Amino acid sequence: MIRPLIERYREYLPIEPGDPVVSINEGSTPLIEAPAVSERVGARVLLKFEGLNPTGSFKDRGMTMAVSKAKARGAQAVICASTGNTAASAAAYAARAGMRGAVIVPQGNIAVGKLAQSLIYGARVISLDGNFDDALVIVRHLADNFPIELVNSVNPYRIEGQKTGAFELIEELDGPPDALAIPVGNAGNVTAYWKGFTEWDTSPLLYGAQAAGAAPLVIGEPVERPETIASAIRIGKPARGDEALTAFDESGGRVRSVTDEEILEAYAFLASREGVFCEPSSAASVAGLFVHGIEPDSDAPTPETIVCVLTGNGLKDPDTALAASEGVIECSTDLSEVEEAVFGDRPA
Ligand code: AN7
Repeated sequence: MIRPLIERYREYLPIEPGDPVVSINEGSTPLIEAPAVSERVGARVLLKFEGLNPTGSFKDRGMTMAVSKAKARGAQAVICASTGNTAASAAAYAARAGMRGAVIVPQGNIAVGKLAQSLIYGARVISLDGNFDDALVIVRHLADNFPIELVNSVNPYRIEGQKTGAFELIEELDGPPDALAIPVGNAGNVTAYWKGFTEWDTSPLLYGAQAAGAAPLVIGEPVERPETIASAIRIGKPARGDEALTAFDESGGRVRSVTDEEILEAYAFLASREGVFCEPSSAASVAGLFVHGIEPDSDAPTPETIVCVLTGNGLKDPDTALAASEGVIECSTDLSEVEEAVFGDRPA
């Protein structure tokens, strides 16, 4: 069935009858049972695999709304700052809408797949000698002073589209999960899930996870030089940080940090034990459960069903997968050598 996200949830979205719908059939992503993760944490864990959206990340949910509304207003160009996924999504939806796209990304800290996507969709890609937080300040300035639409998650339509992730969970599980585990960078996604849950009168525990080197919400202050291998969440000054903290608090949940090592362990575990290949940042949600357990900070009951939001597809970042794995085994066409390669001990 061809059903763009905006059509599926039209009655809950600020979309007017005459508005164009710029869609690549985003949303309606699978919810996958995770038996190995479940056993390890002692609760039923399901994976909401947002990496199966059209550009390979959750960003497409908000982007279909933001670009549709930009087009409705007659905008001819969109711009964003991005650690990569917002850039790829903005570039794709701009292409689809017949608009120009410009994206500003932190030099040397964006996964190669995201760069390739942004380029081939036809956006102007600017590699900034600075980090995401610097880029966000710059694009806000440009959007204030030039006729170009800002499509970062400070744009309210991004949150509106993104909240549909919560609706899908409630529909698929016939009610909300007890807890939602989610990676946190600029804090748009968790803010949006909370909006969706509360609009449908539900309030699961929110379990946020930040990378230890980029954990402003955990330490309670901005991080000037964020560092983590999870480049998507290498953000020190989250635009929606205060809203996210309120959401964690209201839900009775928590926000915790996980080290790069813990993120990579969860990342490899998901791929090798569940057959689900997400990007490192996404695995932070699962690492948070592995490292910190499943008890909430409040006196709410221990959750029995937990959904982990896997925000992006592992294929976006082949470099990290290659670095985190045992290498390939090179071999001649000699049959005995191939037999040894397949069945013998791994060369040290
Ligand atoms: C895979 O693309 O901020 O807390 O510029 O790509 O809503 O920011 C990406 C963020 C989690 C964090 N997982 O979500 C960007 C960008 C993945 C991501 C996050 C991002 P937010």
